[in-house]
Amino acid sequence: MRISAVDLAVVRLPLVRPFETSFSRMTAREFVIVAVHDDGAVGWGECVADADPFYSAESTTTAWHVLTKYLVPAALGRTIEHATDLAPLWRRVRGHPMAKAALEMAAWDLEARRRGQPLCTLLGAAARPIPAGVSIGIQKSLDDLTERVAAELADGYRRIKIKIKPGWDVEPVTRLRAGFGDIPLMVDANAAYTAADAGALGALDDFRLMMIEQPLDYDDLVQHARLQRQIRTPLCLDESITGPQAAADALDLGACRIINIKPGRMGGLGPSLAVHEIARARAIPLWHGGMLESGIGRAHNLHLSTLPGFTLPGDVAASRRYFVPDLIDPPIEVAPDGTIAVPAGAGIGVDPVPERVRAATVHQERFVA
Ligand code: OSB
Ligand code: MG
Repeated sequence: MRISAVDLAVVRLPLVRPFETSFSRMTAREFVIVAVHDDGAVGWGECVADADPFYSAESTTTAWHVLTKYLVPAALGRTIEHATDLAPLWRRVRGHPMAKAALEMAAWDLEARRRGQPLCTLLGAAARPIPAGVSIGIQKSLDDLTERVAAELADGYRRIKIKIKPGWDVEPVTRLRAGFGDIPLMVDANAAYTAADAGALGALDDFRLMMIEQPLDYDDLVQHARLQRQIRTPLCLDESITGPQAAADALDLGACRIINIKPGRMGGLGPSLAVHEIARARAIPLWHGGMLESGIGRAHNLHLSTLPGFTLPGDVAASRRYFVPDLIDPPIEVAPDGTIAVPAGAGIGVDPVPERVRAATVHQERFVA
């Protein structure tokens, strides 16, 4: 494919309900979307960086800077065989995996559409129903939390994850076990604890949690390994797994027993496939994370989730939990059995609705070779 033009836009969409984590309370998402053109076809990508650099160092603004100044100029006018040929063009640009992933993933979509194949086929897998879980933010009260969990279970979701932080951990988990029995339940701390909190985290061992996600800092593999030796509940790493090397290091150290894959965090689908291989070779369970994506990123996530190493329900849920309307039509929906169908058709199988993108656009720029 010859990259003949790239369209970038910053879009802003209000969230259906606020999403609170240990690091922020979000009421809207502001993110970059990418359209990559060759002569005739178009591929779509979504940058998962948020307006604020709280989940990781990247933000919408840094992604815009790196895409417009470095990544797009290096790719524009180039003829490449595969989307994975982009990463070598960007070797000089250190970090910024979310910016890189947005363009790399758009190129995967473009490549699949050119071949008339679903993205999952190009990734080496095949469509299958994807078991879905939900990530529930920190709530104002235990009653509010109970109500949310009941609603998500009624919708069919197969796994509940709640966000925790010091002071909102044992109590909500106790309440959910009392109210809902042995449901598949896990917690995500988004790096809110320190090594000194091993006691508080160990107290969660009594609740048969599937895992504790990212309790300690994003660059703290050694401390995670120490913590994993002190508690029985499996640790899962999210923020810490920045790519194949970090995944191998984490597993060598014993820093986790489960990995959450988010292509945006690792620079795209190419690195995600590499982490998938590393985990499979060591029989480490994987699941697909979420970053409150619109339908563009959500469709990418569903295609990647078809790979065989994704053995646990992911954070890939229905559009209507996030945006009404979504940028895409029809929206992504969950079936009564708690699975989501991979969008059929070439590429990611969905297209953004032009008027909705226009209405959400804060600013945009077009680059032509
Ligand atoms: O840690 O998994 C996370 C959302 C934004 C940033 C980080 C995370 C999350 C979620 C939500 O947990 C997952 C989703 O529903 O998209
Ligand atoms: Mg997480």
